[in-house]
Amino acid sequence: MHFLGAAMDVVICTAKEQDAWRDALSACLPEARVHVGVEAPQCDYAVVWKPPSAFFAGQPRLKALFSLGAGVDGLLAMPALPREVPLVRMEDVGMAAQMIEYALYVTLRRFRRFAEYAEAQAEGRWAPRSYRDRHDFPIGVLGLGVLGGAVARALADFGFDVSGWSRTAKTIEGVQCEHGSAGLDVMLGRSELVLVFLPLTGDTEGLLDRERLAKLPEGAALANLSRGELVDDEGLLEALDSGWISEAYLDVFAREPLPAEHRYWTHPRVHMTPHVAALTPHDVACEQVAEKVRRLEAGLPVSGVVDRVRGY
Ligand code: NDP
Ligand code: OXD
Repeated sequence: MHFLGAAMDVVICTAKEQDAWRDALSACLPEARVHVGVEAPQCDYAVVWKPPSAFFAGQPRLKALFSLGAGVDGLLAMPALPREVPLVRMEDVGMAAQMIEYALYVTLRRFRRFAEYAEAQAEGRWAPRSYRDRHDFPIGVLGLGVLGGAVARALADFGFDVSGWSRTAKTIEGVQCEHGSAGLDVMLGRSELVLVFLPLTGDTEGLLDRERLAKLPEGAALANLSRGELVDDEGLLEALDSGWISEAYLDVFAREPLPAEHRYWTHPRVHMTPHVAALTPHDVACEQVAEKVRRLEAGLPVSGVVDRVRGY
């Protein structure tokens, strides 16, 4: 029940850790009454991550809906999602730093050939490789938004040869920026390591198919940290089997948890993590929601509003 003139009501509905999220939001937004779950009364704002469809039927008067994730593909795919309510996504909230950590791990492991040395050790071989400069290690970053842009900048600052690809033209110091489909082919063709930070949309689903994977130089590696559906799994497995792609670092999968029988689990060239590349810290995320709620209440614009047509 909502009382006119009373404090605003906010509901949080998440697939896990719902009470911890409620506590964090209550601390950041003490002026609001914070409710949880599908049974909550009608509220002014909702904060969600993988809510059940039934949730929206009980919230007919939302002023805005906040996603606790950066990616909104799951929410946009829900038929029950109210179309007229602004959908606001998470922007960074500590995830860019975690993506940089992950990207640096993969980059350094490849660049310093640690996997090759481990293999040589297992075979009892003393096999030093010659010096290589960071500027001679070309890395491609797909998606130059909040996360991909931060990673591209960090790798370029570290001295690597970085190119990036986005939908619209960009300028990032130290990064060769490409856009459009011709730009994608150029960057794939020169990248020994490709890092994926694109949102899942109608335009990006299946983007890395057999044909595009074949454009990478022989022996290149791929790291997909955004959404599994961007990559054609069968095409990638073929490329890994043939050695054209020497390693895949996969944090995300078209089906999660990845089914037990999937070949990725046991493929010697696949390194998996269970969708943990960047986790959302409760306190920082709730601070961002609280700040945006206050701006909306004051009639001010907020950043991170999802464009429903472009899908991110
Ligand atoms: P942003 O919206 O800030 O950035 C998206 C980038 O992708 C932009 O540069 C955009 O181009 C580009 N892009 C979108 N569509 C296309 C296209 N068709 N062709 C070329 N470029 C395109 O998103 P974030 O950086 O915040 O997040 C990226 C994704 O990371 C999320 O959508 C989510 O799926 C994933 N993610 C994964 C996590 C994990 O733990 N594995 C954690 C958090 C996020 P432009 O700049 O021109 O708009
Ligand atoms: C996100 C995610 O989109 O965690 O934030 O995948």
